[in-house]
Amino acid sequence: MTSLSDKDKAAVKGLWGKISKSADQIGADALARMLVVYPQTKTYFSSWSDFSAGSPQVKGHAKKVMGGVALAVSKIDDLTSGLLELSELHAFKLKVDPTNFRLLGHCLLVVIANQFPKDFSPAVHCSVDKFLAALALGLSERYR
Ligand code: HNI
Repeated sequence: MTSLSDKDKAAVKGLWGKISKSADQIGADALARMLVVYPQTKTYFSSWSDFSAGSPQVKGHAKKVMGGVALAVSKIDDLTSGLLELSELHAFKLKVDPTNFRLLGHCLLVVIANQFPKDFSPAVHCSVDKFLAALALGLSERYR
C-alpha cells in the first residue's frame, strides 16, 4: 500500500481542522448511509430499531466511531500501532469482517465531499482517500 506522504498528512490534518466540529453529524450520516447502501452491515447492529441518521442508536454509535477517526488523525504517523487496540477489539471481541472498514470509509468520503465541497479539492480528495485506506488497514492489523 502506498504510504501517506507529508503532503497527504498535512492535507488530512488541514481538512480535519475544518470539519471536526461537525464530526458527530458526519459520522451519523456516513453510518446511516453505510447501513442503507450495504445492508449486510446491519447484521452487527441487530438490536437496533431505527437505522436512520437521526436515530439515537446511530448517533450514539457514530460518536464512538468518529472518536476512532479523531484518534487516527492524531496517530497519523503510525496508524498501525496507533489503532492496535481498536483493531484487537474489532477482530476478537466484535468479530467485524474487516471488509466493512472500507465500506464505512467510502461512506465517510462521500459525506465529507457532499457537506464540504469547497474544502474537497481533487488533491484533498486523494489524500483523504489514502488516509481512510490506511485507517482501514490499521484496523485490520490484528486479524492476522
Ligand atoms: Ni467500530 C465499536 C471505531 C468501523 C462495528 N468502533 C467501536 C468503537 C470505536 C469504533 C471507537 C467503540 C470502542 C469501545 O467501546 O471501546 N469502527 C471504528 C472506526 C471504524 C469502525 C474508527 C472505521 C472507520 N465498526 C466499524 C464497522 C463496523 C463496526 C465498519 C461494522 C459494520 N464497532 C462496531 C461494533 C461496535 C464498534 C458492532 C460495538 C458497538 C457497541 O455498542 O458496543
